[in-house]
Amino acid sequence: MSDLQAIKEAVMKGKRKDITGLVQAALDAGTDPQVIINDYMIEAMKEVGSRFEAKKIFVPEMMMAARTMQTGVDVIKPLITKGKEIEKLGTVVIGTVFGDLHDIGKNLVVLLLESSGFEVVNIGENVGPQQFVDKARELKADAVGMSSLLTTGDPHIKSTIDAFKASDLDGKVKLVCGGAAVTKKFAVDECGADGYATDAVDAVRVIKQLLEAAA
Ligand code: B1M
Repeated sequence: MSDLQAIKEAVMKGKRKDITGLVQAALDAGTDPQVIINDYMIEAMKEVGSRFEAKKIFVPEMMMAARTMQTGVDVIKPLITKGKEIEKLGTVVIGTVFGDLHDIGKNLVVLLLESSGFEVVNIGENVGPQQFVDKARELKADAVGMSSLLTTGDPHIKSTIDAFKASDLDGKVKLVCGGAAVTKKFAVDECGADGYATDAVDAVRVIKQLLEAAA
């Protein structure tokens, strides 16, 4: 098995003790850090999701896989942020919506936004509408990111966007949604978000574009 396949396997099987060495070996061999994350770790998590859906594994195994991925990302993190000239592009407040504890995808979005020059304030998971609004006001955010992995999060995306629209921040903060449970049709067309992003790279592109257009 190649080192990269071994990384995928280690995430799928939740072999947290092995992941640091495997990721380091792949990096030492010159593998692009983004390839390790996108093509092997995220692919592993998709497989974990399918196995969970098929009832072949359960929450504890899913949790071990998540922890293993996080440990692997920690090895890569310094390489993504290293040597970046921090030109401040704006402040982004980001969180996972109410009722949802998934954080890995959101944290990747945070990492790429930070390494692209944004000041990012990660307000965590299970964030209610008013918390989003209050933090955005307190920090004079230019954009707010909402992450949602559960389909049960849809009403919370809507109520968060509604809370911004009913507040003094209406039209002053760009609202961007993403996460496996969200679609552009729902977030933008039905709820009135300013943008939707498919992944972490896309989130940087969308937020940059929205802020440039508003400047
Ligand atoms: Co959960 N879970 N989970 N889970 N989990 C999913 C999401 C699920 C699809 C699995 C499945 O059934 N196939 C399913 C949701 C089904 C649905 O709603 N339709 C599910 C379920 C049901 C649950 C529980 C209800 C299970 C239970 O308890 N019975 C429970 C809910 C807990 C809660 O939140 N209240 C639960 C719990 C957990 C764990 C705690 C065990 C663990 C999370 C640990 C953690 O996050 N620290 C977990 C995991 C690991 C998963 C899967 C397997 C992997 C998620 C992940 O980290 N992916 C997931 C299956 C799947 O997604 N295929 C699943 C890797 C990550 C990099 O991708 O998060 O999609 P993702 O992020 C991407 C993009 O979506 C995007 O960019 C990221 C990078 O490319 N993105 C944004 C994300 N946020 C963005 C924001 C943006 C822009 C882009 O702008 C602001």
